[in-house]
Amino acid sequence: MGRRGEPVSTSTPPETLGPELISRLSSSVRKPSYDRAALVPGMAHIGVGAFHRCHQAEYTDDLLSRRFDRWGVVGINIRAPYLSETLGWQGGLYTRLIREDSQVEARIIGSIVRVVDSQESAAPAIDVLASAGIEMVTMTVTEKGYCHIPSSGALDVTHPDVVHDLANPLEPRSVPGILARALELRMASHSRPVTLLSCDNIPTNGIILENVVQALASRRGNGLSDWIAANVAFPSAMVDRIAPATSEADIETVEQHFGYRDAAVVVGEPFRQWVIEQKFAGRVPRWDRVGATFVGDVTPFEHLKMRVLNGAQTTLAYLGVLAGLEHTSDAIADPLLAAFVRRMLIDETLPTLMPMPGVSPEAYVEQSLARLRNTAIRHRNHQIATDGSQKIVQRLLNPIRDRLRRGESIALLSVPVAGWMAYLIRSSARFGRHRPVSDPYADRIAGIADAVGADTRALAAAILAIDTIFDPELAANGDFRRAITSALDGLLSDNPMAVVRRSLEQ
Ligand code: CS2
Repeated sequence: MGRRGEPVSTSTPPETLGPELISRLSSSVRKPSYDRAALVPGMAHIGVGAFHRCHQAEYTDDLLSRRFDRWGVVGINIRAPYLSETLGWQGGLYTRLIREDSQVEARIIGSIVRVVDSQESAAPAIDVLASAGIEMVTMTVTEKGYCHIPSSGALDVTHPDVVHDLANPLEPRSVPGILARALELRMASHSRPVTLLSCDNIPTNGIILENVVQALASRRGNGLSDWIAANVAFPSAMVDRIAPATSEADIETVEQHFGYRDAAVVVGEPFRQWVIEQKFAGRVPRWDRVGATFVGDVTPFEHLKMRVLNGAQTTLAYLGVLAGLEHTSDAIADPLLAAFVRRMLIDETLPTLMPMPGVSPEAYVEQSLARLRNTAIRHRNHQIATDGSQKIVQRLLNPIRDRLRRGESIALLSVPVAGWMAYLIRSSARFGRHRPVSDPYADRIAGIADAVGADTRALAAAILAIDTIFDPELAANGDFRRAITSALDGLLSDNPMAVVRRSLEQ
């Protein structure tokens, strides 16, 4: 018995993944086939979460495996979680599981050669980003990391971190501020060009990134803005792979199936896609040799992905939560929600897409719905519902705006927009504040709900007046206002699915 009377376990705890363990792992786990010690840190990534580890880091690992390059990635986090205790402890190594229903495939990814925690101060991140050896910086900092106004794309100069950075440009906190400061140091020291490649789900993400960085740089008055224009590239990119936040169950899966402990494991679906605008400064990893596509214009690809795949995820997330369902795969297993999302995509979303030679939008819809049915991907509806104010413009409001301009119906696309509103309103006092939600506009919308009460028309009008989300042309449209008010009324009632059913009958 142990000291406090509990039984002492006799089994040895599993070893933790790391450079020592890797050669002894079973052959069912694929390992890096290249010499990690020979890698040279040539690029940095900001925001080393599940998505980066499942996507860009895997493409880079592919490049290294095929011996096309010697690029190593310096992984930087400027927000939680800390990396040194997980990835850093494991020498940058982690397991990438690909899961589809009952199948599991494991691979150790070795492309991250160093991790940098820069949560307390931006200085460690800026040191890396300003160094001459780094010529490519990729980033997944979430939509709100850009500190832009969702409806216009301009820098939000009222954002607390931006206000701070305008007053303290040498000690920035925001992503745009950190990048502007690193570029300033590059200009002053070695003047080497660099590509800043946004990998977040924002339309024209390269242009948005350039706008927010330049908005800060132009205020420095030291030639930084011109230097950036001449030496820094901001390509846009479309990225795709469903990779939910890692759970304790995923860590246990690795222990049970493969016999070691990995605190940095990530789980993704088989599908992956990366389309990058061919606009670079400095050297570029040849990701196009390992499945990525370099194109002149990413716009049609980002419309297709954000409006179809992400639009479906957001719709299933809000309606799924209202129906009491936990994951995307549970929501799409519900016949009513599955029928609704397919009809919405085919009838209302597809006609808004740009023509793409060689791509069948109908086949893309079916493929997307099949991906969402993957029961091994435990993507929580609440995770997708997070930060909806930063997502609905590109996923739902832009196709709605396109349809309204052509006088077309938006009866279905309005339902998930009202779903986002209902999700936040249901965390207000009227509904007992029982559900914590995470969205930069959560307090504002709960405040509106508390002030307005149960009058849905007034509630919808007050939310549609938030012009940083709803551009005035859209907010003024009578069809849109009526559709939102009616859907919101239904979704706030005791039987929220009735409005979903009714909209399918029309
Ligand atoms: C999801 C995305 O959480 C979300 O907003 O919709 O992370 C989605 O899984 C990816 O964009 C898929 O590529």
